[in-house]
Amino acid sequence: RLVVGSGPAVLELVSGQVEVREEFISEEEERELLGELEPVLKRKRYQFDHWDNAIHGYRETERSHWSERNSETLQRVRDVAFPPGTPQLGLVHVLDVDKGGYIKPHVDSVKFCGSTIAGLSLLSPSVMRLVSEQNQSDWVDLMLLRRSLYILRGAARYLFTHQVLKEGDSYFGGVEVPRGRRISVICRSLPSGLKGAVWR
Ligand code: AKG
Repeated sequence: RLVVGSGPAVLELVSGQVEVREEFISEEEERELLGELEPVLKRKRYQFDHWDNAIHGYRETERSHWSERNSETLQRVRDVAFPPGTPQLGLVHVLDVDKGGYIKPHVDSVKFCGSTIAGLSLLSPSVMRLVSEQNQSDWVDLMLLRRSLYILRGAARYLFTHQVLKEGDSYFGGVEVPRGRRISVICRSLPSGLKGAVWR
């Protein structure tokens, strides 16, 4: 199982709105994405000490144009994550979180992100934790294996914070998931009615 939670009720609440697909991309496809991303990321420095940041120990980039093979991989992500015709952010968000880095609990801004977030995990496994904003004791953990895809929709995206656990706290179902450097490649739908954004 790649999704566990604090109880059956919370799992029922997010069922169909949290999805993890193991081995969504092949090793070859991962290499191809890394080949395009590493030169861009290497030019940036990891950021650590911004106290107000949701993310620690990261660098990031956004990309709209990709090699043909990477475009095909990303199209596959879009095809499974978004129903046909869903307005999507043309820019793909790439987040490179260092071994010691982590993502604090947050809800993506409703100004910039619609009802769906879909992310590929490269290089290292990690644990994503969702916590209900209404009741902090309701949580759901997602095991994000290397080369897997996760999708958060609706309630899972709006009513729960999400975070990526840091080294030392990174456990899934009681088993430690050692953290390494992880790159995520994230596609998002657009909020309805957003003007002036990049539509696909
Ligand atoms: C976000 O960008 O809102 C995230 O939390 C990214 C999660 C990830 O790295 O997959």
